[in-house]
Amino acid sequence: MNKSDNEFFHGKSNEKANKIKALPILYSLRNCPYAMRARLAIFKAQQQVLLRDLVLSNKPAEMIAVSPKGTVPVLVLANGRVIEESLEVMLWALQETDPNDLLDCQNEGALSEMLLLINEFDTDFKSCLEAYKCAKRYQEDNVAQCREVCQQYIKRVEQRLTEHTFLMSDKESLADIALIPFIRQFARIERQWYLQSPYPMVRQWLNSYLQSPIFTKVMAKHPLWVDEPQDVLFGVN
Ligand SMILES: N[C@@H](CCC(=O)N[C@@H](CS)C(=O)NCC(=O)O)C(=O)O
Repeated sequence: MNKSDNEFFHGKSNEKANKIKALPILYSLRNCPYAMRARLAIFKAQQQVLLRDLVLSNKPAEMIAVSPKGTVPVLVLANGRVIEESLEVMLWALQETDPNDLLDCQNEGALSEMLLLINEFDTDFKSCLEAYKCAKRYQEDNVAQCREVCQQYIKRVEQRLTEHTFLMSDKESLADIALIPFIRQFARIERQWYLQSPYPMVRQWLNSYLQSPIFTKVMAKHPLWVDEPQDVLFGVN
């Protein structure tokens, strides 16, 4: 993204302004793991969207009007289609363009294995993660037990990363960017414990994402759209 594209789109030429107006709108929340993975996929797909950052305590009426369930991310396409699930947003972006072949699985079986893994982490691991977070905050007695449950999943990630560089193979895939925000959450709950935990491959894999320029861009802070209703160009042009 060049400097001029990174600014708000006021004062652009008509042609450019029209092009920008036709971009999808992404309602997002900076620290939400679901929104994070949607933004990661949009970047990896080299797509561009108009980003509207929000806080959950003040959701824009414009978003609720198109997506009453009120969760982020929400992507609104120029043709009016509304995509309300983060995985669907990722798939939309990568089906548009996939320069890194993140959806390219060797065969149908590998694709379903990948989607199954993502689904398992989105449901089972996510609920263990919530229990672990809650225990850390409110029930210190339960922390070790909740951490142990999460570790069943982390062990499997470690095992995969021992066998190959990324989750599915030596090539990065949708699974890596779908899971990374949740593993990041796990790593932040008990930082000191995590740093000494027997998961060196997980640490290496997570660090390589957290330290990548793309992650810095995905996590950049923008003014909240409700305070300042100016869309921010997000992604690669
Ligand atoms: N299944 C949804 C989950 C999205 C989700 O739960 N996002 C949270 C923020 S991290 C949210 O918007 N919660 C709404 C609220 O708490 O009001 C997805 O994958 O997009």
